[in-house]
Amino acid sequence: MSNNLQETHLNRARASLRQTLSWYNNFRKPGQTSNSQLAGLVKPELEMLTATLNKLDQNVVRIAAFGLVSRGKSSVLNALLGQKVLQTGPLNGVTQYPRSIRWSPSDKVQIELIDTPGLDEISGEIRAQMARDVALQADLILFVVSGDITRTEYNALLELRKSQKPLILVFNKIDLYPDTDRETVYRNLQQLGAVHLLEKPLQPDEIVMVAAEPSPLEVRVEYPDGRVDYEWETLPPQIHDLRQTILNILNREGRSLLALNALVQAREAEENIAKKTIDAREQQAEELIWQFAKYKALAVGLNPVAILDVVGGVVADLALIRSLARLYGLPMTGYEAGKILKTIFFSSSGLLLGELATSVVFGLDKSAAAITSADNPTSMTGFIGSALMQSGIAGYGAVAIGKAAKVYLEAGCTWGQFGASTVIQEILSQVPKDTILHRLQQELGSQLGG
Ligand SMILES: Nc1nc2c(ncn2[C@@H]2O[C@H](COP(=O)(O)OP(=O)(O)O)[C@@H](O)[C@H]2O)c(=O)[nH]1
Ligand SMILES: [Mg+2]
Repeated sequence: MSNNLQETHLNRARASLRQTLSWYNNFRKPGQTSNSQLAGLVKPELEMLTATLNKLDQNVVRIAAFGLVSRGKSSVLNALLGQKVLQTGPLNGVTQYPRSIRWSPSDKVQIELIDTPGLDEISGEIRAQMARDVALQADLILFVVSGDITRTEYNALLELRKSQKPLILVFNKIDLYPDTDRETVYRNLQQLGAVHLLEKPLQPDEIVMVAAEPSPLEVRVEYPDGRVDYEWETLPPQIHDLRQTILNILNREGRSLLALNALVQAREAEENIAKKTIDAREQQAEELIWQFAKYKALAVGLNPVAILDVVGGVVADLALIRSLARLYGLPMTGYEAGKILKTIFFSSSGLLLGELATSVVFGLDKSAAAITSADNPTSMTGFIGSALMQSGIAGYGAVAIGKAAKVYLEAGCTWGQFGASTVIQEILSQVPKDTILHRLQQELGSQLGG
């Protein structure tokens, strides 16, 4: 991917996050009673958005290592760094909590390596939460195994795949395997994908073989005087392929990955804000909707001309949606407008059907009934009957639209001009075929795109 395109993606992501932050920071002006309470509720999301924007500005790529205990996660990160910063060891629990270190393999990329405890070292719920938190922050995931995969590893791998991040399967400790066994394990790992256990076969650059901390080798030393001795020789790590794979990915699409991850995080934060706001304003919204339902029912019931019912109904519905959006402090986007218009259309067709049905039941069109009712008591009954029924339908329509508006305002808040979902879709539509992003799009496209 060209540098220009990647820069564009970063800039789009920054613009999107800035817009979101300024919307939510400025729109919620103090004064309204519930605003300060709401501001407190959505504080974590706003902080998360700010942190994500800062991360984008710093241009730091995060790489997290996951795996079961003693597979060599810490050793792999040390080997990448070229020095033993992280403690390693054969016992459980050497790495107690996630830790991060800076790695600057060249002056072009800034990388943060995140080490985690083994997925089987900490208890269930905490582990799952830790994994989710770290995975959410990571731009690239290293899943470290050291041979054939166990059921626990397999499940963890599937779970991590859901985080929609590029993932490299690191086959560590290859020094322990003779070449033929090594090939067998490698092929087994590849098969993981091929049999559709994962959604797509693992590509060659998604599995990398390393020996991060090879076991010392006992070597026979023969001295000139004929004396023979055995010594332990430490071997250098074999990590070159992994380092190269990572650098290739980062050069090719690192900044676009960064942009995309920031947007996915922003989208989640925004959807949470919408959810919390809608919940917090539940009662006010309910009142607003009923107010509209009442007036709409009244207007439709009193108005004698059928087609005006429909037009007036649509205008009232749009006004309701606008008022709801204002109440929630959520943006109205094209996404919502489209979906809600459909609901309005169906509600209006309900109204039209209602007009038709009442003319059958009472033998007269409401408009016609009104005109003739002046001098005919029977058709007056017809007018009142059809008017009541239509009011009911119109009122019901307003309630339905109020409900739909809630759903769409929540789902649609990220679909505005610079909205996170819009920019995600735009970036994914521009990635070339040979990228991990393209593969992710193929595999998770529907989820990523919306
Ligand atoms: N033979 C061999 N042992 C390794 C290799 N990498 C790590 N180890 C050993 O595996 C054990 C666990 O390593 P560690 O990095 O602490 O695992 P972690 O729990 O996944 O972080 C340590 O005793 C390491 O020396 C390797 O490539 N080959
Ligand atoms: Mg460790």
